[in-house]
Amino acid sequence: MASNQFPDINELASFYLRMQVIRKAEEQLLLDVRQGRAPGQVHLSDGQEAIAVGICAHLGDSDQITSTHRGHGHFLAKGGDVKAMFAEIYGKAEGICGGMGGSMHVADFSKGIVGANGIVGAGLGIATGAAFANSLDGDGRIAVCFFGDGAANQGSLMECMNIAALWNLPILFVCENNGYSEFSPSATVTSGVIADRAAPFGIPAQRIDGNDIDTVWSVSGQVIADIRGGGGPAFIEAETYRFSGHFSAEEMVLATPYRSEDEIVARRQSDPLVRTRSALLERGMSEDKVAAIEADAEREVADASAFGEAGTPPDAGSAHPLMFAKGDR
Ligand SMILES: Cc1ncc(C[n+]2csc(CCOP(=O)(O)OP(=O)(O)O)c2C)c(N)n1
Repeated sequence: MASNQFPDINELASFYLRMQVIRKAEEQLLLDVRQGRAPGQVHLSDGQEAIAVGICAHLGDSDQITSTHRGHGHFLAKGGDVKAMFAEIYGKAEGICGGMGGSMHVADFSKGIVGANGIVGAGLGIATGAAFANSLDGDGRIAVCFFGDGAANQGSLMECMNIAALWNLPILFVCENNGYSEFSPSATVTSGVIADRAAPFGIPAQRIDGNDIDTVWSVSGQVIADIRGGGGPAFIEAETYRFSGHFSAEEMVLATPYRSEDEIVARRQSDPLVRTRSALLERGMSEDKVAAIEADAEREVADASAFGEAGTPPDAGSAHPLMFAKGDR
């Protein structure tokens, strides 16, 4: 599988379904925040779906991923339950973390989703630790760390790449370069090529089109096979774009926009969902079948949203056992 250039049509259809679920979930959540169904704010990943889906396609439940503040797509791509995610973001007891974590802390250890994280770059150390545990266990599990181009400027990336290379850890560093760090264009805060930062550590790195599911799937498949084979850490910089703002309330807090409408419209030309849709049609899937996938995704998200809405607010007393380990009282 890993050496094929393209996924077969059935795999591609399953990737498209997952990408559609992520996109529709993000659209629904933006509405939920604006209409008061979800408390707080959300960081949406619409536009970046191909990276999460293409890479997680090569992972099993026992492989771990770490995510970021923009973590819904990673959670869903790794097999996280969409209903439990909605309930979590709506702050309900039925949520994946009992409604106590919210959007920036969706996690499910049973699926190897060891956490989204509001602290930029924090996933780097967690994933490296998970990879260290995997190497001690020697059971072939790998860890994948998703992080942004802004996070690539955290010193901890250098620390983690250093130790990962030194100890030959089974880890894939995936920088999702969407061109912005909050409201700052990358060019104003980031020097050089991010993927080149892996070279001094002897970590193989590739820079790829993160909006092309074929490329993401085929490159990461080969890289992950190498890591599983004992090849040690690897690095992928996936170029992409987020269509939504940095977070759901940015229009309210920004006096002037930091990117133009023209730019967003132009970047929609390489929307990973549009490209995957075209690939399905080009490879012989009928328009009706593609539309059926889109309808399935819509239904899945509508059901999840209804489930979350019907959930119950957590009991205040349930916070203590979630905060402290047993015996800590
Ligand atoms: C340690 C830390 N510093 C600063 C922030 C504020 N902050 C939140 S998101 C963000 C930008 C992150 O950019 P990037 O890593 O490129 O991820 P993206 O938002 O583009 O997905 C910043 C600076 C934070 N949450 N944590």
